[in-house]
Formats: sequence, structure tokens, C-alpha cells
Amino acid sequence: MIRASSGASAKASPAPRRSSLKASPRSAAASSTTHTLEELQDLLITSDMGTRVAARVTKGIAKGRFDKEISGDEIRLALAEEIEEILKPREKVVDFSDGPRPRIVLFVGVNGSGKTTTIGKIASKLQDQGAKALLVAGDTFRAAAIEQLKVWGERAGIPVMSGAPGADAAGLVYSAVERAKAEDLDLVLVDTAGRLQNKTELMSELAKVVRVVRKIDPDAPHDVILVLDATVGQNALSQVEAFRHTAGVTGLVMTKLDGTAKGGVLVAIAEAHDLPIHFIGIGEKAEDLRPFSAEAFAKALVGIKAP
Ligand SMILES: Nc1nc2c(ncn2[C@@H]2O[C@H](COP(=O)(O)OP(=O)(O)OP(=O)(O)O)[C@@H](O)[C@H]2O)c(=O)[nH]1
Ligand SMILES: [Mg+2]
Repeated sequence: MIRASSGASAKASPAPRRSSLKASPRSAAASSTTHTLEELQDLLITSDMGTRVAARVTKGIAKGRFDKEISGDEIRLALAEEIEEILKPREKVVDFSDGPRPRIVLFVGVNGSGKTTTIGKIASKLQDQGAKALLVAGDTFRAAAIEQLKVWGERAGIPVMSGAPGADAAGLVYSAVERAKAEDLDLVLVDTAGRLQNKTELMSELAKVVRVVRKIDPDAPHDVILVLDATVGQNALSQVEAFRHTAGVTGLVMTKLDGTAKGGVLVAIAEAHDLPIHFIGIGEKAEDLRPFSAEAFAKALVGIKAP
């Protein structure tokens, strides 16, 4: 339990530092609650949630609780609930082996965000499900990128289609979709080259890939998955905006949540964008991909350990 020192008056208590917590505490217990809330708000800001969203969720639980003495754990739980409420509508597990045939899934994102690794992890799961899939090495610039995807493909027993290094990515993807139709495949997972969201030329190239795929199937690509690296912090917000605009992103994956980064920016993204969050990456191995859980994510953000 959080206990305020005896005799501490509301007047003597330290003034709340942030505007969201300015409701003046009316008791000593309330003052310690305020203090805990401030600490948690700081924690959320360092989780990359951003000051505005952190202030809003903290304010949400501050309301009506200032008269009671509540424990730090209770505050954490209330805060986790507040965050879960924002994230819950975005929780959407996806089964890529299901749906339209062939289902065309494009993976996009900035350099090094984890696109190829995420495709590899998904490919490993597909093997278990017995789906007939094709991986496409749409990152035609780097021979190493093609090799990296081939390693994952071999491991999962799924063929990998690639062009000559430097070949036109849109052309390769077009051929891949034609092949998938001809061979009656369930699924085509397309890897794309990493590109910074502010590089206009590279972004137009991605738009071209989407346009060309639509020529074969107006509903394709059926999924455009933006892979976000948790360690980039608030920059993820502008990545969502730019890739959504250029490539019509339909869903998100956040990687590298096994490190120190907590990925709080997902809460800010969930508030601003009606986009499902499908998976989180928690390591480099095939099994290190988890369906996104709003509850587990919210609890981890405020420091509640999983049971
Ligand atoms: N710790 C950790 N590392 C990851 C995770 N996902 C990917 N990585 C690592 O991050 C690095 C980049 O991953 P890639 O899959 O190559 O990223 P990419 O988006 O394909 O990169 P480019 O093709 O260069 O744009 C690799 O070393 C991966 O092993 C994750 O969830 N956790
Ligand atoms: Mg890659």
C-alpha cells in the first residue's frame, strides 16, 4: 500500500508536475496517489507513448480516485485497463492461410524493421498449417536480402521466387501473382526493400508495386503489412502515416519487443489509426512471433509481469 506520511497536508504536498494532474489532491492519501500517477506517467512517456497520450490515459484514471488511498498495484492495474481499452479494438489475429486465393500479402517498412524475419516466422507457421505458399524476394536491390529470404524459405519448405539482382520489383511481383494463380496456391508473401518514409522516389516505387498487382486482381494486395521496429520510438507514427498513404497499409506488426523498447507508440498509433495490430516480434527465431494481445501488451507497458 502507498502510505502518505502522517500529518502531510494537501497544501504541503508537491505540486503535480503535469497539467493533467492538476486536480488538487484533497487528502494525504490522494497526494501519494498523485505521486504514483506521476511516476507512472513518466514511465509511459519513456515507453514512447508520447506526452499527450500518456497524460490522457493517466488523467482517465486520476478522475474520481483522489480521495481514496489506493496501492501502486491498483493504480497500475487501472492504468493497464485504460490502455487496454484503446488497444482492444486493434487486436486482430490473422490467419494468412485462410481467405481469398491466392491471398497476396505485401510486407512493407523502413530499413531493418524486421520485414524479412517476420515473413520467415510466418512461413514457418504456414508449414505447420499445410498451406501452399510462395515467398517473393521483392527486395531486388541486395543479393543478401534474396539469400536471407531463401534461408527462411528452405527452412519452412516453401519455394522462394526471386529475380536477378536489380530487377524491377513490380515486374517480379506481377509474375509471382500469375504463377500463384497458375499453380493454384493459397498464399503469396511478398518481401519488399526497406525504404525510409520520406524518400519520395522509393515510396513511389512501392506505390508502383501495388498498382501493378491490382492489374491482375483489383482486390490485391489483400493485406499490406507495415512492420514497425519498436526501437524507433515515436518515428513509428510518421511511418504509419506515410506507408498508409502510399501503399494502403491494412495491418501492423511490431518487432523487437524483446529488448528494452516497450513499444508504447502503439498506443498513440491505435488512437490515431483504425488499423489492426496482428503480431509482435520478440526475438530473431522462427517461434518468436506472437499474436498481438491488447491485455498482455497493456500490462507489460505499465510493468505488470505476466503470470
Ligand atoms: N531482437 C529481435 N531482433 C529482430 C526481431 N525481428 C527482426 N530482428 C532482427 O533485426 C534485424 C533486421 O531484420 P530484417 O528482417 O532483416 O529486417 P528487414 O526489415 O527485412 O530489413 P531490410 O530488408 O534491410 O529493410 C535482423 O538482425 C533480425 O534478426 C525481433 O523481434 N527481435
Ligand atoms: Mg529484408
